[in-house]
Amino acid sequence: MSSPTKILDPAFQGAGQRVGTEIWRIENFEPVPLSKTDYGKFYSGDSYIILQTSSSKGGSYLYDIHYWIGKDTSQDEAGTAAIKTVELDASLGGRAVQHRELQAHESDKFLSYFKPCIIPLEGGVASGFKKLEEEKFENRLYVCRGKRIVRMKQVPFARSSLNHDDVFILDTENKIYQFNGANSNIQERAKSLEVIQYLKEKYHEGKCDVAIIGKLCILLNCPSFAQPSILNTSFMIFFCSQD
Ligand SMILES: [Ca+2]
Repeated sequence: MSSPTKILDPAFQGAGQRVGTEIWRIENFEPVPLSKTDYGKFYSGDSYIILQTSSSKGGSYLYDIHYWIGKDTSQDEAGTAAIKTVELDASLGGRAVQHRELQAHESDKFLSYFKPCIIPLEGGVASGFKKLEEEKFENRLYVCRGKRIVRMKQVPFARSSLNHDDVFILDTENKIYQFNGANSNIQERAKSLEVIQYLKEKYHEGKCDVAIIGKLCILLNCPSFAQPSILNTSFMIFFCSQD
């Protein structure tokens, strides 16, 4: 249990000593430093602590600590994230500004640390006992909103997830598709392309095809459209219906 004389959590040793972002995930009641390669990925079943260190005009460090609460995280994990945020703040002389970030309602400030966006993922660590099954690739459909700050939301791969006002990204093992709803915003379309580039580098080692689909005629005329089985008929019909 915590007490005033408790020494600093070893996971926080050396935190806040240079400008940049540092992230811990709560696993089994402890903050565990996240691998840099996983920065930007947030599992809905977990809670995280994010320390942003910046320098003031006078040269001293400024701190913002965000604790991110996934929509499916356990009470224990969310509670630990809040407690450990206070502990981290105290270790930085109590000078940090603390922010609570609920999944899908994150502040612009928080999202601005991640270029071009954060990637919300289903799943997470189960009370620290079960490791994430990250190896198996799953098709993921995202809705991509926001002209300046991109807000990505994973949605079920189903026609009911689609609408004509948004831009959608479907990430499959060999190809990433961008679906532009007929009424979607041009800036959002452009931002989504940045997101696709990011996904391509992050999950596909830069090696996969990209297809942009606005209307069915484009889809049918696209010679590189090699995976029709991935896209079920209702997707095609949906995007055709506005023509
Ligand atoms: Ca969890």
